[in-house]
Amino acid sequence: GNKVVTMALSPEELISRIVDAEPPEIYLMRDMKNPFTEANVMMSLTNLANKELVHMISWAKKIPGFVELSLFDQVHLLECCWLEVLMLGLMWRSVNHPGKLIFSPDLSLSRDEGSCVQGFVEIFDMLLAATSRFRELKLQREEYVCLKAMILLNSNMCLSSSEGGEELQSRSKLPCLLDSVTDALVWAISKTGLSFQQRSTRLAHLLMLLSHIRHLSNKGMDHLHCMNMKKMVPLYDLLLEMLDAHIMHSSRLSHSG
Ligand code: AOE
Repeated sequence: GNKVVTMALSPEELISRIVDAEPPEIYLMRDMKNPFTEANVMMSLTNLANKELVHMISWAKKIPGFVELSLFDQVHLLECCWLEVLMLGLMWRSVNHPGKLIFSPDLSLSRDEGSCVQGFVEIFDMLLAATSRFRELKLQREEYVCLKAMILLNSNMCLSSSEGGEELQSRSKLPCLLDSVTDALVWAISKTGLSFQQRSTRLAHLLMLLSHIRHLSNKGMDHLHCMNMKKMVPLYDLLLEMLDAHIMHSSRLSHSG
């Protein structure tokens, strides 16, 4: 089973599997003559996100051990983390372009261009700030792919009361998987030639950014929900249902505490 698959992988092998799982760059084929209006920008962003989500599912399935989890856990993890994963990807694409967010090679927005969408500037600034932090830290590709896998595997701590033996078995694999990705991240950091002390500090800095990304995702989710109320976002029916599922789960989580 799963233990055989992941335990047998060295950190180096695990990273190369996670690197191979990386989704492709998405081009929007956006008409450059289209002005940046709220409706145009939101249409393009929604279009982009929908394409990225299809690739995200394939990406997750290529993370060693993920498909050995129960289907229930796989769906829950993706449901909880999809916007965080999109946002970290956005930060990685934008890391060498200060002041800009590179949504796709043919859709990059400056802060001023982002201000055409109501409520976007606040989130835009937080995305830019986190991106600057990654730039200061000189985030490496191998570190980036590990952080993204950690977001997926760490996204849901919720225990369902209706779980049977199979569910418990699947759930017990998760900490194990997370540990193997942590080892891979530690290995990636150790390649940077830092002292022991500096490596620990770097690990802490990278992991602390994940709490900012979770916060950003919550803010982005609120924003999306507001926009949807205004009928600005052309969400596909199925995806709208899925977004509602996300809101349902997060309210269930906040009521259980
Ligand atoms: C960030 C990164 C990126 O690559 C694309 C986008 C596009 C939209 C942006 C967002 C972003 C950054 C934050 C923004 C947001 C628009 C407003 C917000 C700027 O402030 C996101 C567009 C999202 C479209 C919604 C699609 C609904 C998807 C539901 C998915 C779901 O619930 N499930 C279960 C599917 C999970 C599959 C993996």
